[in-house]
Amino acid sequence: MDVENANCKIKVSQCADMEVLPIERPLKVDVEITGLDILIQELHRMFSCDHVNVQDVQKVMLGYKSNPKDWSKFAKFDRFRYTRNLVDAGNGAFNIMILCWGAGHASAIHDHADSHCFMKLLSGSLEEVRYEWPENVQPEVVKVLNNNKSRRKCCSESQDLPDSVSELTIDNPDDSCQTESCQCDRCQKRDSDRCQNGREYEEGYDVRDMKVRGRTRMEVNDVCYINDALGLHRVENPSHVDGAVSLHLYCPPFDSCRVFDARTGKPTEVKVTFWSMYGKKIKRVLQANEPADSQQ
Ligand code: CSS
Ligand code: FE2
Repeated sequence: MDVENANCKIKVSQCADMEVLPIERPLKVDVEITGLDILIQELHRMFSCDHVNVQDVQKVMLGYKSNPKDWSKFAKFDRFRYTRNLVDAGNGAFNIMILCWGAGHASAIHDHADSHCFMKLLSGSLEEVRYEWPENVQPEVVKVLNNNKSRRKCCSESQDLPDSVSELTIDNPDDSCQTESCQCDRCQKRDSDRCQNGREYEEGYDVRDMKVRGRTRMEVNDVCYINDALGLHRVENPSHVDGAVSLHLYCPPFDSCRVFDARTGKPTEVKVTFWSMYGKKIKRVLQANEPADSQQ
């Protein structure tokens, strides 16, 4: 199966032995979606079926052309880190949110909790950096897909099948240490100081930078898709001046995921939270034992 052509009504871990369908590249966009509310209606219609093709979701999201009038009421920024703003709860089958990235804001390297993640850029620009799974925490679906791939390659002898991800592997020269969940500049500096003090290299995790598979610069209206079978990623607003806004669809919705230390690959489970819901800022009361920076 090509994971980019899976049924996203089921979790990624269950997508490993589906039939092989061709991936259309570039995707032909044959729909015009005239507003964010129409896009959401269309997504509700699609997700009312048992089978939802990943490419079809991408096409519908590409068919919508960003108009700030549609989404500015959801776009709430924070000074220190990127925010997650719920737009629609999708009857529990999916959810849609708007993420606001201030200048220089970035996520940690993270997985997607066995869900499918679609991301469309609404404003500014973003860089997506994809990583390979650290070997000791690779999920079963990745192993199964790799086995299937080598079997298919072997059967077709000299003819390699097209791969769904770039084979480019480059070293990661500039990622700073990310030891906990928060990615704001202050915490990154704190974490980087700790790393330099040699505190971070814990049992079972070698100091081996996580492997970068590729980088993609996203411009307004671009759509990208990732799931755990395709690897891990980190998203960054490279601008020192401008904010960026992105629209995300996750199916099924998740409220925690794992972030990975860029130096060692060590995972940490973190809760993901909303900064606002339906255009209204959330008043958050921190629990005594809860880290203040649970958003990754
Ligand atoms: N997965 C991240 C954003 S980058 S896709 C999140 O939901 O916070
Ligand atoms: Fe992500």
